[in-house]
Amino acid sequence: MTRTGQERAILVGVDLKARARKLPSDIPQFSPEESLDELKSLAESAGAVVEEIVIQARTALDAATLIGSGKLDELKDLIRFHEADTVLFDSELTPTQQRNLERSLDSKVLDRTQLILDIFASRARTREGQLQVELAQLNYMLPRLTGRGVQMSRLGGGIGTRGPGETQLETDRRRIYGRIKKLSDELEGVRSGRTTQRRQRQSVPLATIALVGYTNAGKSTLFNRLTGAEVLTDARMFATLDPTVRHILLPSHRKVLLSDTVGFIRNLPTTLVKAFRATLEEVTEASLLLHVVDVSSPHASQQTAHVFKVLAEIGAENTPEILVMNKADLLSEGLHDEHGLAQRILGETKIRGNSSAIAVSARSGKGFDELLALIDKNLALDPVSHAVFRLPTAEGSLLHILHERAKVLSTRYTDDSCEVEAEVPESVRKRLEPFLIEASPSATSE
Ligand SMILES: Nc1nc2c(ncn2[C@@H]2O[C@H](COP(=O)(O)OP(=O)(O)OP(=O)(O)O)[C@@H](O)[C@H]2O)c(=O)[nH]1
Ligand SMILES: [Mg+2]
Repeated sequence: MTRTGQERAILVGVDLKARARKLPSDIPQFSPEESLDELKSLAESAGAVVEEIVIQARTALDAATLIGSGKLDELKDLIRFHEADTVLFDSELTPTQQRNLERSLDSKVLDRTQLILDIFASRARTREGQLQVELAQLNYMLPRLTGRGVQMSRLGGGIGTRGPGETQLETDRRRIYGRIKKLSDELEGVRSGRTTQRRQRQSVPLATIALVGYTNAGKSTLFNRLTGAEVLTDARMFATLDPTVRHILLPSHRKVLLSDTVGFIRNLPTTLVKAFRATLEEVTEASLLLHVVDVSSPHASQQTAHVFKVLAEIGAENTPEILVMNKADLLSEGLHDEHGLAQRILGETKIRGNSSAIAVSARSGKGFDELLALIDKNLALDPVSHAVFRLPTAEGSLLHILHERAKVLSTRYTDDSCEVEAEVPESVRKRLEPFLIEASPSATSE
């Protein structure tokens, strides 16, 4: 531990020489250095201080210890030298590898997935979020359990021990299974409550737009600026874990729901991604996705490719999407060449036919008017058209609906009625059908 109580960590990555050739070439990949760079951000997001980064070139992974005995001795010296508390491996460790490494290094050993789960555990705020993280941790931990209980309690708290308490670790498998069963049941209960809420939400015909993107892309900053909410934004990764939903009014006066969701990251086991069902439902049920990319990141194109991959895995690959190229304020070339920027980010990734791109800055608000107009243009649901209504003056509430949910162009009063010319979403038009005196085709997609 450092004087400020932070854990000291050593990061270990393996550069598998043979690997690159086997991977499909159309998906931009992270180099081992870039990958460790990301692991460093994750470690720091979990509150650790990174003392040293070790990359080992190998032709094959060692089944027993991943890195082989020579490197293991070197690592022991480094642990002693830095007084390190934790060794973080960039690759996924098998339960055997993890046990062997912990024994021979006499130190806490975690892989990337466990590190991410630990960050999730410290960020979850809602009951559902906490339940699903604990469940994911227990499932990941179960095969790695033997002999670890003693060691974990000796090492005390810190990364990898948050979430399910130490006591669970010291109990036998049967009790863990029991806990998993109990958590699953409770989670089911929480979820059926949410489904009811969702149905209630859907009885009002509002379209949902979901913000998706790699962690730290600026989704929550954009969300706050668009909705006036105050969701936590942070330079650390995975600031958002639980989805938040607010409504916004588009320039066409259509009211829609916007939802902020958990960030994606590469190499997260799909089972884990699926554990975040609340987020996934927001994404798969959305009418439009705002795919937020941090264009200032040197890894923007790899991150974008990864987000496309996850969207395909969860069955949202055909949802219309706008590529929101965020943090444009940090670009030296400024906002002049949006098309070039989109090409650079999409790189060799297949440019989806239904996507359009726009550069914005969630920090300064630049590009927001254009973004809102683009959302209006891309949102097929509840199209807006021009119409004239004659409302009895006694029906004040109908006039109120028009002012709230449509764009009123003119209002003319006669003795007992009021003629309103407006651009109205279809849902509102249907509701006021009896009072319609003139209508023309959709004006949204001009
Ligand atoms: N310069 C600049 N920084 C930005 C912009 N948008 C967001 N940021 C910063 O980027 C960091 C991440 O922003 P968030 O909004 O928390 O990102 P997120 O995508 O919600 O991240 P997670 O919830 O962790 O997945 C914060 O430090 C923001 O202040 C932008 O347009 N320009
Ligand atoms: Mg966020």
